[in-house]
Amino acid sequence: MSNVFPEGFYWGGATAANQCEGAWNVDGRGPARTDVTTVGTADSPRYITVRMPDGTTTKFSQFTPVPKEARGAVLDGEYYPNHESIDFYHHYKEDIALFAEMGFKMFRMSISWSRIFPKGIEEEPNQAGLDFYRNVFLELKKYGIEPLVTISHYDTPLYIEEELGGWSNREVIALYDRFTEVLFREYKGLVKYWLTFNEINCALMTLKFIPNMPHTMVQDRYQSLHNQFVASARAVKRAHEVDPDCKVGCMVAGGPSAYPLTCDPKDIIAAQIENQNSFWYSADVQVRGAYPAFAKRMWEHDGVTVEFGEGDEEILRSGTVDFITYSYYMTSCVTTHEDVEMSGKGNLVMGAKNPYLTYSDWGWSIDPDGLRYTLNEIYGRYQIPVMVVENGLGAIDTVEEDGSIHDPYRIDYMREHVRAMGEAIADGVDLIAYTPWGCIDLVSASTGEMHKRYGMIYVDRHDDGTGSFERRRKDSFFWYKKCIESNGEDL
Ligand code: BGP
Repeated sequence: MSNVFPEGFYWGGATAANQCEGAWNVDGRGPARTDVTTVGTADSPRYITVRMPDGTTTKFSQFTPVPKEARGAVLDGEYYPNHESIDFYHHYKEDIALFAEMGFKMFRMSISWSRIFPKGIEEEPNQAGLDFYRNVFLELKKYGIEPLVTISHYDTPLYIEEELGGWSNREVIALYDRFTEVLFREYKGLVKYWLTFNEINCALMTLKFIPNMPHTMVQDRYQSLHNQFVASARAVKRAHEVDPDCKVGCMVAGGPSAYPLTCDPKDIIAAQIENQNSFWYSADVQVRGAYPAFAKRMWEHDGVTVEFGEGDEEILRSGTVDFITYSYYMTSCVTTHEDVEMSGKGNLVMGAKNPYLTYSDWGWSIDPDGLRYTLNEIYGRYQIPVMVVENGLGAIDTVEEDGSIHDPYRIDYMREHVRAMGEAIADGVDLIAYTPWGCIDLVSASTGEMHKRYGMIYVDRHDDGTGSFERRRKDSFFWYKKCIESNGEDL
């Protein structure tokens, strides 16, 4: 196939503040929920053991933030992420220079809300926080790299979570309004592409992995999501008012990536429902501006009531996004049949094992064709520009004696996914950007580990908190550079 990637295609990489910045309590930053949660996976949860004020010892899993009064008395385990991460906060110039060396045209990053508003409720923003991001944007500009900025990537200020009850409280919408207003005004002309929430659908996707979730929690998740949809739509409108040139997108995890395990029509329906619940529900609201017809069935099935505020329907209608983005790592299989082999150790996205695919060390299927398939499904439904803003292979890398890092497995993974994107473009999909995840090693979101590495740049930083923070180019660094230079032709 001849070169299909359009002129000006945005090749780049992606990160998130809470997984790379570190500096969690400097320059006025307030704590975020991600600073006090330990993480793990459905089949290998990580625990944190603390001494409670009454002297007893209690173990908390990743799904339960440790209560305030016991937070300091850690007996065993670690909070997520380790609070220094890869210290992007102090290394951003060096890191951006490396991204530029690879030829990046776009860099996806997120803003830590509690750096700007430490509790989320203040009248005035924290100047040091604003300055930090301004400096990052200026540094990117120096190299002609376009920032793609996620406004909220899992790290709501802790105060909002604990004192206000988090996103299920409608008042949080106004706080997000204020936050986004400040960002749009402050960075007008520096940031063209915004994303309102990372993987907004995650709260529903993970429902099935938490055994015996209390019904109030299920209700809470639907309501929180609705409030985020409203907040997102308001942000889209506001961004356009402040800067008519900027574009705002949504970010939805996974794509419609559930396959039926067999051609039994019952499996076909089961996979369709899975894709509706996990993906289309959230994408439709943000792209089409209204809940899909099947939403009612989902609410009835889960016994929840979604409260609409006055004018919500109109807000959703008038705040539809300019483009859609998603994270794509794998596909899963759905079946109504029993006694099938399950996939996925060490991750939250499990399903029946696909006999035609291989799996990563963390049990995630490797499926480049699924990327082409999901791109076609998404573009076919919405006909607006699409970006793949996360993709990559989490793997254990070895540093050789001479300091080199050979990661042919990552190169193979990326090559096949770039080819699949080329096919999708040839199919007619308006794909405009590719920002593979963790272009520089960072802390894993689902496991809190450092040794699950995605980067083309290695960072000397380890699970036990040791390491020099030194950056090194992996073999994949040179491969990606070549890929970008040839606009996706030399793979
Ligand atoms: C996505 C998140 C990222 C990221 C990635 C990889 O769901 O948006 O924050 O970390 O998954 O997952 P993990 O880090 O668990 O391997």
